[in-house]
Amino acid sequence: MPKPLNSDAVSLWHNACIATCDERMRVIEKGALAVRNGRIAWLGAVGEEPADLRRANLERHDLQGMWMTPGLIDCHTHLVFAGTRAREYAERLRGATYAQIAARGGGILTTMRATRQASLEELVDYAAPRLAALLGEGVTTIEIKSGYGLTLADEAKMLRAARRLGERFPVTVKTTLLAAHTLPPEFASRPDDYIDTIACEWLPALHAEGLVDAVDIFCEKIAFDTRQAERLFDAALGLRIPIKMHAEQLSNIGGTRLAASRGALSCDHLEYAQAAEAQALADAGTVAVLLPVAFYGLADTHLPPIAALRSAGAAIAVATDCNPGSAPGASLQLAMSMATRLFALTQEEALAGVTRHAARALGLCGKCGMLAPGLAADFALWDIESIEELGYWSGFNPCHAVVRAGALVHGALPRGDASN
Ligand code: DI6
Ligand code: FE
Repeated sequence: MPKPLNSDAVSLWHNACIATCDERMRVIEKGALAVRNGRIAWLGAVGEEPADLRRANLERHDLQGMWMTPGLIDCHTHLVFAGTRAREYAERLRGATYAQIAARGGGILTTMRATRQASLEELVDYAAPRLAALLGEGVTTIEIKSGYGLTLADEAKMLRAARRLGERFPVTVKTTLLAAHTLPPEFASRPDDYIDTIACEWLPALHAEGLVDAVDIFCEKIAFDTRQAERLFDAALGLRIPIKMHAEQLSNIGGTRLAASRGALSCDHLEYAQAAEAQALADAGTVAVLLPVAFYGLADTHLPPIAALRSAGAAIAVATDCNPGSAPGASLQLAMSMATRLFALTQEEALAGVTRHAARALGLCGKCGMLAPGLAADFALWDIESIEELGYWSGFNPCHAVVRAGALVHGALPRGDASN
């Protein structure tokens, strides 16, 4: 006999093909899901609902065979920025490299100058359409990094803009301090001083304001080295703030091994990581976040060690890396498509990468990213015939509706649903 639910269960979403995205990637073909107080109270096959769910006064939604997945999670974005780098893209199309443009003071510094000029409200306005596009694709949780302010005031402005987006949109926003993105002109030739300033002054101040959910660093030949990363990680971990790293994107300087040894939530990019590093990630439980849109945007050819990650049993997530330089765009479905086509992930791996594993990359394990009792009732409804259509379409979005904490926040319920 199924266990009865508390009588305050409020809604039942039934007749859906439910892709749970749990550890077994279980699919319930004719499924139903009950929501109580914004959380999943029960899910299972239609007809097997606990007795109190069959009561007539429940709010019922007939999903008419639609597919349901957890709300998607974009676990690596630089969504808040001003301006574009379309002119630099044109230069790169003519042969200039990302590193060359960075070396002459363009790249991230171009966006820093535009972002410093913008007000907080302007930053929110610029990011809003990008977030709306992601929400329309089924995204209910997103990470947003700072990293284009590079002064205390401007990094704070970016993080506050990210928080405000989380208040204005029905999307959960996790903030990441990425002040260690590149060396700002104020600290020219003084990278150690810059890292010390972030570690000793900016991080404690921003943390005291509740603006920092995680700390990230661009560990790369053109940015910061592992010694500097270690210094910053010590400061973050001392404040009990989780850490992340942009690691081995353009070269291999040992960032992944350091981040894994410090228990980082995730290492992101990883094009130049090797098999031993894949194993280190798996052993540490650090999520490997793949960013195929940046790989595509930079016309990169050096593939991340997918087979090694897979055989080591590392958790693999997929994200947009939405940023004005290497990955202009705001489509997680496109990132899934590229993860399968360019990186040879299976479609199931790509789906787990934007749900369960992405949740873990944000420290949200057990809160969202799966459809299971007790987790947030965040889910997307899809006009698709088979689950393989997710990450199959590019430039076409089959998302029908988005539900967050049990409430419809985007799209409409299927026509003919009596409860509409
Ligand atoms: N790697 C990236 O993909 C972004 N940051 C980073 O360290 C790119 C940021 C940019 O080019 O604006
Ligand atoms: Fe990035």
